[in-house]
Amino acid sequence: MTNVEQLKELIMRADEIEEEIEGEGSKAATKRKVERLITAACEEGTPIRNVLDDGLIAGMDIVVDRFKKSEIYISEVLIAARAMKMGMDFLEPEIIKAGIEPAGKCVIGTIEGDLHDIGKNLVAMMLKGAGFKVIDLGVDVKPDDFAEKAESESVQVVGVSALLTTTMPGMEKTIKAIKERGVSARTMIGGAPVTQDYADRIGADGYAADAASAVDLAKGLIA
Ligand code: B1M
Repeated sequence: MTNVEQLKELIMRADEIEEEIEGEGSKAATKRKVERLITAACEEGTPIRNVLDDGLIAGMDIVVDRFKKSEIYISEVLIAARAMKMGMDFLEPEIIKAGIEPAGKCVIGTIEGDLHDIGKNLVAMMLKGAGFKVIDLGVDVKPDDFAEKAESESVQVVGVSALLTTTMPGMEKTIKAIKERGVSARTMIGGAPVTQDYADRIGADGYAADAASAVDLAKGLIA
């Protein structure tokens, strides 16, 4: 197996690898393995694009596919996404040097008044896994802050998450703020209480029920 194939395998099996090593040391071990394989692949002349597409992203695509088919749980996706992030962080300087364009650029956050971020983080990680550049504004984000960042960073997609029925109206305000600024970014919303019907009513460009569909949606919105 080539180093890139091993990297893909590592992302796909990150949960099993971490299970083999108990405790905090397991994350460090995964990090070492990811970095060793990336270094080896680069040293033997594999283009960065291939390390990224055929290693990290290919592995994560399979994990997302298994999650969509309910073959694995969110916890396993999170472990794979964490391994993926370790690889992306390590590879980032090389990606910048190689001038590789991201699949798309998006800004994401949890709406004002809402502190729930587990689902939003999962969506952000999966988007990164799919090659997107993600600007994560965190939680309790004001509608105008989404709009301002969308404009200043020229993003293609603005993703807003809400977990409380009381904070959902902030999503409509965000869409309004984006339109008022004349920003052309597409909007996607999600979170447990959010529905397609709600998205249609407030004029969002898309709604995704889970992190895997959010990636497909974002890809579709910028296609
Ligand atoms: Co809160 N909470 N909580 N809470 N909390 C809920 C949401 C609630 C349904 C629990 C309940 O009563 N049954 C309820 C909301 C009721 C309502 O509004 N209808 C509730 C409440 C009331 C509250 C407080 C008000 C409680 C209090 O203090 N009295 C308070 C509010 C604080 C605030 O935000 N201002 C509060 C606080 C908290 C904790 C801090 C303790 C903690 C959050 C920790 C954190 O996020 N860092 C917490 C948690 C953990 C939950 C539950 C139990 C779990 C949420 C979660 O993380 N799910 C939740 C109950 C529930 O949802 N069943 C609950 C796992 C996560 C992976 O799923 O976030 O749905 P989810 O994300 C999914 C999809 O929705 C989608 O993809 C994700 C992955 O598949 N998705 C998107 C999410 N965002 C997306 C964006 C997209 C696309 C898809 O595009 C941009």
